[in-house]
Amino acid sequence: MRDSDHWDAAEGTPLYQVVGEDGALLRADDAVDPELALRLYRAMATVRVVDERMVTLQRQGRISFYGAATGQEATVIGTGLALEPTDWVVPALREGGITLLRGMPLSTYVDQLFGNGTDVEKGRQMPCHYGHRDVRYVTLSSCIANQLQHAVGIALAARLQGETTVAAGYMGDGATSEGDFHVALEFAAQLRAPTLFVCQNNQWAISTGSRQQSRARTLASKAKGYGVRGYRVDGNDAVAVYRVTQAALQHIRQSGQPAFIEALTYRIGAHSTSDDPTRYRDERITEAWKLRDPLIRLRALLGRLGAWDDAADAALQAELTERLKAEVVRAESTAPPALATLFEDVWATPPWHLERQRAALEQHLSAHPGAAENH
Ligand SMILES: Cc1ncc(C[n+]2csc(CCOP(=O)(O)OP(=O)(O)O)c2C)c(N)n1
Repeated sequence: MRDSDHWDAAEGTPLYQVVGEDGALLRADDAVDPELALRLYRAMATVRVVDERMVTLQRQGRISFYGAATGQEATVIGTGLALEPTDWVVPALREGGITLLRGMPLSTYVDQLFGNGTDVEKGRQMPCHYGHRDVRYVTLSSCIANQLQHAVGIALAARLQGETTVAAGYMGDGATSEGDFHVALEFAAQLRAPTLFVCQNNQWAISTGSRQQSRARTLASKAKGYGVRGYRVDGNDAVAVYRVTQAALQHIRQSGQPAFIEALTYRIGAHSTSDDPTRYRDERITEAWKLRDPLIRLRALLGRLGAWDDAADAALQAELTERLKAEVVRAESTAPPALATLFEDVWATPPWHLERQRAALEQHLSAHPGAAENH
């Protein structure tokens, strides 16, 4: 890709695209490796299947919360696949699919949602707040945008230790209105912290639409004010997202400067399972965006490349559904973390008042057998 394809130091950054909505390549002289398209598609299909199942489980009262990436899978997976395994991911709400892409077991993902006894976070986090050192995925901070400063800190530490590691800090469009966003960009630029800022512009911050969110012509242009290179990409075009992320990472590693990507997409579903978008938006627009589904587009490309067909798709869906079903059955029947874990992991030597509380709890449980089942 040419630099001028996707980034423009002057006003307005053009939207970079590779694949048209009919699955055809937009440039006659372009080519896409079928193997790359397949890897993207398989990972995106996994996110879709997992998200749909988990939203249903929440509706059935079996998990407490879920934030889906439906319609945004190309941005999640396109950026995730371009990162090196040694790069850190500092996510917002919708990037959980990157844990699976990076090899975190599906069982670990599902355990986190149930907060059961085999959850690596010991049931201490809300669902969707995955975190695992093995895949360099930092537990989501629920406060919008402050994870961006964590990403800058991680990136700076890596540079000071002489590593080529990049930290990718994710956000939604709403996060770009937070003070923390501006602080993060300023510090990343000034301190030359190798940070990749990824903004999934899904056009909604719960009920605040993007036109109410900012007067800036593009969110990528906000980066310009901090001397940070801003890229703008069709967030429903997985190949384009992958290529832009590669270009941004190359820029970061070569120049030592951060970069910002605005991926333009759309939040097809609710903000989370605690939300009802029919209360505040015209769902006819959502219906129009459903036709621009990133999975449909990539499937059309794969069909043109002769790399995929209906039978392969049905087999993949069946396999994913079965694997997930088995994990849900297992995770749901796994006991919650032992109550004693409430007192672990903060103090090397617990202080007297915690010891007293632990003893009081043990006494209470032995006096009232069965009380623990209701905790
Ligand atoms: C500092 C802060 N303010 C408000 C909230 C409540 N809140 C949770 S998600 C959200 C909207 C986020 O929108 P956006 O950044 O566009 O990301 P999206 O959820 O659309 O991916 C808000 C306001 C919060 N978590 N933290």
